[in-house]
Amino acid sequence: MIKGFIFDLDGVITDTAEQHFQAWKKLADEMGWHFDREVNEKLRGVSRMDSINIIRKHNKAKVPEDKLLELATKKNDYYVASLEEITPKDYLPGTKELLTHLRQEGFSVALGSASRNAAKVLQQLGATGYFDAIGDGNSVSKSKPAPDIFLYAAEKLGLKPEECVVYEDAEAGIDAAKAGGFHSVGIGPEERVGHADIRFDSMKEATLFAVKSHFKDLF
Ligand code: B16
Ligand code: MG
Repeated sequence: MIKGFIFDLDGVITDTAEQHFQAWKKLADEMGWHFDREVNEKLRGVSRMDSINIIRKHNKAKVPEDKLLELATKKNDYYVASLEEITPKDYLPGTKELLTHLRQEGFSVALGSASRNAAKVLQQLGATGYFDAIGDGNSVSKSKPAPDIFLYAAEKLGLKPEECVVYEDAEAGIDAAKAGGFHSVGIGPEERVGHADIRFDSMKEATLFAVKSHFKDLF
């Protein structure tokens, strides 16, 4: 039986991809590196250090490890400053309604995000109260596609993976959910999350009713 829901943050609860893009772009411009929205797509759901390595390799740049950490920290400072702009108006369409329904129906709800800034983003949205547990980039060391973050979140809820549905917008996030034995809902195009148990173009369609209809024997 499904008793809990675990949500990714960026691309599911809200769209912080734009703020990540602007912060990486500012750093890349300072470094004289090429960086555009196509490269940014490759960073979806990927941890901060893995992200800077993708950008560095794209530019065929050699950077010592300590300098790389310094640059990633600089990007994060830009990113964190931009989070002040996020308000309760910035939920992705449909998300707040879904979180409200889950609360009304008594489901357990957790966050399973790669971001180390997840708590701050939830706070800016006014969403903290919807979550019984928070799994973020500070909770585990192995990032998606490893299932660790979702296993951590499920454990915090006191649930088994097969009792939870994971909502994810990243290819590596669906891989992680499947590797952990979770039911998965993919948000986004077929080529990115078509391997999820069920896929929706956006959060607007991914209602509790739609998910219940798909996993009908499990509710
Ligand atoms: P931070 P998610 C991910 O969030 C973002 O999609 C990804 O672009 C970012 O690099 C990662 O968080 C780490 O974020 O630098 O704030 O620790 O989709 O896993 O919620
Ligand atoms: Mg995401």
